[in-house]
Amino acid sequence: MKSTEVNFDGLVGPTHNYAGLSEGNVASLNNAHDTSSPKNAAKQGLAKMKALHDMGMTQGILAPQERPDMYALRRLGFSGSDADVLEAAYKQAPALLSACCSASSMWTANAATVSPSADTENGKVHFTPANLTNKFHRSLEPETTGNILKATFSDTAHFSHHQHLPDNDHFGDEGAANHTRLCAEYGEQGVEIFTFGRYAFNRNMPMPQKFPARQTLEASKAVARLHGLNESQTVYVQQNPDVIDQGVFHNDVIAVGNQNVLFFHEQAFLDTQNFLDEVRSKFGESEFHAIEVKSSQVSVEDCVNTYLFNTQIITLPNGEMSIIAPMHCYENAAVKAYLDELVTLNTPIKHVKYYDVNESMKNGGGPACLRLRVAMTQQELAAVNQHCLMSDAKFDELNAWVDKHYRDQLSLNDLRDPALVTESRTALDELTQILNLGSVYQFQR
Ligand code: SUG
Repeated sequence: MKSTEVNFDGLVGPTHNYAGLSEGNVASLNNAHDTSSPKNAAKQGLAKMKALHDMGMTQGILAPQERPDMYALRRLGFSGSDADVLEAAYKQAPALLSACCSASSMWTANAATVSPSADTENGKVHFTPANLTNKFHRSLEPETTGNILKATFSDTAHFSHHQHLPDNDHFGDEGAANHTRLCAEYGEQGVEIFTFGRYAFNRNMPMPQKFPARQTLEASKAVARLHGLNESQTVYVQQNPDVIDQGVFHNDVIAVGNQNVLFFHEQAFLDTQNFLDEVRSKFGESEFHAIEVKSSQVSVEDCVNTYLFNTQIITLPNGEMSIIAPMHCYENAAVKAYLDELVTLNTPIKHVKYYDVNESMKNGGGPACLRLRVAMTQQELAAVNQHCLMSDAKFDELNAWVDKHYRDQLSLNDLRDPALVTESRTALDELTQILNLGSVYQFQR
């Protein structure tokens, strides 16, 4: 049956800001406390979605979360009116205020792990929201993520939704950022690759020394069990701890796959040879392309600075593949030269297109971070909430919505402004009507 892979990009929320919240994420720390532009950020994201739509791709939209998270601040002991809560948090614990205002749900590669129906025992598409336990600001996301996913993929005849894994570091789960699916065609059974950073219950195994490994093997295995994946089509591989210590906080900063292509840096994995042998044997007879970039071609530092591997590899309607890259790749001579050559080689990747997603990049989120991939049959696609799919009219409607509700600039000092709570809720309330989501936010319930 014909299947399509749909990218569901996260809409950037009205509180997008730079708070330096992510230890191990070089860009987040380097840009801490800069003034952000929520309006530009949202528009850059919409422009990327529209560009893929214009290429003939089916493009989805995932709603952002409610921020500031007043419920989290109250749970942490701040009380009184919203203005009192924000002012007290700003004075007593500014880091908590920043965390509760983060628009980090925009990086929907971390929203969930998704297994297409061709891979699962019950023949449905499975979703497990990521618990994101490693960072406090991100750990606030999974419940609302689950609500948004259920409102977007509501038909229980086709879609199975699981609760996020236990909220504990042992089951640290970062969703699709540490998960890649390879397949001959999207509708055929594929090989699901889970990349983990450490073992939760065995401290004698390799692990990074400087920065945290966010994903555990135990979390990956739990997700595979929940989704009813076949062991013979599943691969677990450990990230190289040394590259985590160099700023590769998610595997999608150093590797990306699409259909029969795995594009990765030679330092991405521990024991690359065994890993590739296992992938090849599970992939089967079809042609498979392992595109390995050597350190002599592009250094790990350049990967982290340009997000060469946080590019999207998409299959265009004519069957050729294109890389969707951030402008940072265009501006770095070594990376640009590498990509110029890549499209001339004997691989399915024939095009590279560059987009400005700088507002997201400054927080360590490239094009691939901004999207959650969902491969679906035509029947499943017809069962998706159609209001969440990009069209020319939807693009105009969402841009007008951003113009109406988003600020041009936001500094950390602005986060204590109680007007931001009202602005954000008004915007999201209107968005739930545009995307026909029903009441997914706590303030609506
Ligand atoms: O979790 N940055 C996000 C970036 C996520 C990128 N996603 C993928 N690689 N798939 C993170 O580190 C920074 C927020 C701040 O510092 O204000 C942040 O959360």
